[in-house]
Amino acid sequence: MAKKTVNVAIIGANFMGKAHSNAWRKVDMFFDAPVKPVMKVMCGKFKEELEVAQRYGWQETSLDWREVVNRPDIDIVDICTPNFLHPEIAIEAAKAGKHIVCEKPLANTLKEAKAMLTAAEKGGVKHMCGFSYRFAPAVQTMKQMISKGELGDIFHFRAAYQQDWIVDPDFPMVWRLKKKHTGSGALGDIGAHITDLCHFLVGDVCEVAGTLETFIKKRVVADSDVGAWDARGGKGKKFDTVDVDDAAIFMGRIKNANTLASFEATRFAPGRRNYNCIEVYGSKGSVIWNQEDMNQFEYFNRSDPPTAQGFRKVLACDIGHPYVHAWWPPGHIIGYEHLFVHEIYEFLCGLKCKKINYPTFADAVKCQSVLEAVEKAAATKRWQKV
Ligand code: SOE
Repeated sequence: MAKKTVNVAIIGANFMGKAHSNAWRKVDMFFDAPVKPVMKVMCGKFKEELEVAQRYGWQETSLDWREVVNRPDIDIVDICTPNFLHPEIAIEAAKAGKHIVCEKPLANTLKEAKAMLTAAEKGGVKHMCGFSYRFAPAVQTMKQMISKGELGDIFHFRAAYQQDWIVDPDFPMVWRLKKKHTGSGALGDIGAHITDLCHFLVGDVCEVAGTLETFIKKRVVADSDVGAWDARGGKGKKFDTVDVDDAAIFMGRIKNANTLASFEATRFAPGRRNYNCIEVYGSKGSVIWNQEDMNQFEYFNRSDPPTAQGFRKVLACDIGHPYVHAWWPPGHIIGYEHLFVHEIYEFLCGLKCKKINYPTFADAVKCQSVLEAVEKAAATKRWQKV
């Protein structure tokens, strides 16, 4: 019997638009979700950026997201725009009864994030926030190990998410460096990921202390309204102020546990391209995962005999977790883009099943609460409750 189809509209055609388009296009080829997505329409801000739409697999294009979100034939709205547009689009989509996928961070502020959650719940629609790293096979395996008590009581969660794409002082001003468009800098962009991974793997951060830094405070205005990493130039002599953090360092305590958490989110670590490194240390053992080597993780087991004690590399593809069956035989590794296929697969499953296996807007609000508390802690130089 032919599968029920769901019509998808994506808003945004740049980096995340590309990653999500690939996921909508591949999910039915590799996974047996209960419904099949139809890539109906891609919305963008400029005609030029929509030139990729057909190649990505979208049937139509539009420059009017509001019209598209209210189309009766659209079932799912996938928001891949700069952060400041997330609330308006999500709330409109919820009112129109559309299920919503929204990139992280959910919003620029906790207040906006909460409004998005309220609207989605009021609209009775499903809602997912794109914390894609939860869907890395190694992270899923680490989650299973921690949940089964294989690491024992957790002493430390430690995360460093380091990039270097704006170390060059000639890199121009882009939306991720302007508070009104992005909310915060490294803190909300990549700090959101490691905060969510702490919530996913270990527990909820309940109080924080931290500090923020902006290393390059003025940048040349870009020649065109470009996305992020690929921005170049800015031939003009017009400069603008960077009003968000380039780096955030914060620490936290975990609710109802004696676990300490430490976080570093920086875009000023030359040589670290997308180095999202998670370490969990427990009474029975430890695990370490690094996105730049994402198919494996390191495991130290305290009950190994002394002659065998040491961190061993474990290839995550060989271990049973929800996704490995869909791709290739063990050892045939996967990449960054596959994580988005996993999250879209789980979202489609969630349309039909009660069990939700993905981060919802409620998880994203929890993450946003931590981000806001870190900003307060940095401003007051005092511990803040989340
Ligand atoms: C930029 O830091 C960015 O594109 C993030 O916004 C993504 O969430 C991350 O997956 C890669 O880096």
